[in-house]
Amino acid sequence: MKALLIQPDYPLDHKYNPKNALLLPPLGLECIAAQVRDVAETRIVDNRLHGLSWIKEEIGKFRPDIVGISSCFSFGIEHALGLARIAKEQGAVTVLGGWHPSLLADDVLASPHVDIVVRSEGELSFRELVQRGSPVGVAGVSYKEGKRVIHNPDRSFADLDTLKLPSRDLRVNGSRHAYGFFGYPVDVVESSRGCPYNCTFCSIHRFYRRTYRHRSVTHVMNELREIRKRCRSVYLIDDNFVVNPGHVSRLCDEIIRERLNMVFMTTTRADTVVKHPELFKKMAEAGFILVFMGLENFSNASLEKLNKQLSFKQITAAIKILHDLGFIIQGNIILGAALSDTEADLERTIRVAKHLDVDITTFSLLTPFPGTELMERVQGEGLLLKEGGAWRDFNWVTPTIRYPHITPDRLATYHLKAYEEVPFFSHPGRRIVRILRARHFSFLIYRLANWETLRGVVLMLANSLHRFLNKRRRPAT
Ligand code: B12
Ligand code: SF4
Repeated sequence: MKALLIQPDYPLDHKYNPKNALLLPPLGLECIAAQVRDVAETRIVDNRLHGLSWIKEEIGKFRPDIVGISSCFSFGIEHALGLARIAKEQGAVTVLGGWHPSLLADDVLASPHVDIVVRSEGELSFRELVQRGSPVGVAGVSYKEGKRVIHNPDRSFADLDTLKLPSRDLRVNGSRHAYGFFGYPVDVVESSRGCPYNCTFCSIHRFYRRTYRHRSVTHVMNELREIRKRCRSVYLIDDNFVVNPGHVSRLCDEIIRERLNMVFMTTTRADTVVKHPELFKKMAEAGFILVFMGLENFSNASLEKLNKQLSFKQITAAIKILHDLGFIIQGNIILGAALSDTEADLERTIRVAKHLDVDITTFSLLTPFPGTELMERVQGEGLLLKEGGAWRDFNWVTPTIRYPHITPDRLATYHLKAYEEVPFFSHPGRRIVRILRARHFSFLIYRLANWETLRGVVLMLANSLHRFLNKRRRPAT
């Protein structure tokens, strides 16, 4: 049996496409591969690095029996279906997994190019599917039988410590050097799945059926030790890294005790920072340097409508605590967070963002992703702009909701205005001085003076030069 796993490209033509700055390894597929490679010859290809014709050729050469395609972003589903068509034309059984197919299995199976959908966590379902060679009786999968769609019962979630570590060795030709932040190598680790909060715009409670699990400190440490051999920067990509402060504290103790001297980035909520400042002090000591926070909005009324369980006061307090500890903060802000918003509300949001001094600010439009309470509301009230599956608009830059007081064009204009008025990373000198002041000199020396970091800087410079030359070669359009 041969299994090919494909990571689709992002079909987004926007000047603020995060792919231009941050390209992360296909962790979901590496998790699936680890679990299946002893029962099938397994390969991973990444369409973000290789074009469709290369992938077509790879399928032709490898001749897989089964092709698994990851489709986490709704805006990428049409592109993922295109890949499924290519695979199907070459005779493979096609399987889609990830957030979009899991939450809309019927929709996705309506495509003639898709045979099977693996819902939610994929490792054990995909393994069983490959072993049996048929979806019949495999928990957690949906498939077609003639014209009928069969949804097998959900699979119980795995004990995360029993899953094998992701197959990073299957990364394709030289791509170890392509993943990262502007070419600087960054690897990804997931330490938990699920989140106990219930924000109206987030689908996590549907995807993980209101559960939360974390891996043991030992299991995560095993993975960090492996990664450290070639890369010293890790993004812990949990949706909400600090759900269990005691557990995070124990993980930090281990990282400090073993002197891993790595640099970590992760996610958190502003109220968690305010409630546990001592934990963030320990995280800083362990090497955490950047935290991503969904700040979402600065109006308490809007935050309440999003059910974020957060206040503006907590946001400003968290920023102060994190800056005093020498953290870089990446904050995301939702424009049009309340359906009753007016242009004056958008103006106010941009104005506050400008003065808040978050280091890296990103803006998203409120988007009703599948499986969210927001989608139910917007659909129920007939406020969806394009009924009927224009999924490519469900990114974060295209208006998808009809607001009573703002036209879609004005909303899009405000989104661009937000990016223009609040620079992505302004005053780098001032920010670097703040970090140097807050962190011990030894902290920086231990993390910067090593071969992996030096190699990373060289790769980043080479990457920048490559981009610069490419831009000069390409005629302006
Ligand atoms: C890291 C991350 C990012 C990274 C990049 C991710 C990447 N792949 O390059 C960054 C920060 C750039 C990012 C950005 C955004 N993200 Co994001 N991101 C995530 C996050 C937190 C983790 C992804 C991950 O690696 N998970 C770990 C792996 C192990 O899990 P997994 O990929 O889900 O895979 C498992 C299953 O899904 C399944 N599976 C997946 N693929 C396959 C394939 C097969 C064949 C099988 C059998 C199974 C299977 O099995 C895997 C193992 O169990 C997810 C949420 C999450 N927890 O997954 C959101 C998530 C994917 N992001 C989301 C969104 C909305 C965005 C943004 C649009 C946010 C915004 N600003 O509004 C942007 C735009 C992205 C872009 N491309 O431009 C949504 C997508 C919702 C949707 N329906 O579209 C998610 C689900 C978050 C959420 N809770 O709502 N994101
Ligand atoms: S937005 Fe963040 S805090 Fe809210 S439910 Fe999703 S992961 Fe949890």
